[in-house]
Amino acid sequence: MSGQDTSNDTDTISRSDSKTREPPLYKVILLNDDFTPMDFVVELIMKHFRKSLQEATRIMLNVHYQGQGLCGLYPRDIAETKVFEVNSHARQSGHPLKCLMEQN
Ligand code: TYC
Repeated sequence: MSGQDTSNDTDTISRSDSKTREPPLYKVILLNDDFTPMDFVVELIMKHFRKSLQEATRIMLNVHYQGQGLCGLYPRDIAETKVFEVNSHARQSGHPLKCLMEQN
């Protein structure tokens, strides 16, 4: 054992590590504003983030009182789609609500 070249062990460990590593997740966040109706926000959270009425109400009130709030954690492409669909839904309904994503 001693005196042998162990550099290949390290190569094997790091290659296997990078192969099995999970992709980074992104937070999808809603921002508060003074105009979007609360019931619209609750419906939007239920529809786009598959939350119950109770959970959607909790998230909406968190955004309302804290200025922003977490709706979910997703891989990058799914987070991008959520942000696009939520912002489109709000804009088409005439509300200024904004949604964004952040690397976790
Ligand atoms: N602050 C809004 C109101 O008082 C409600 C609201 C909640 C708006 C969450 C946006 O992301 C939002 N009607």
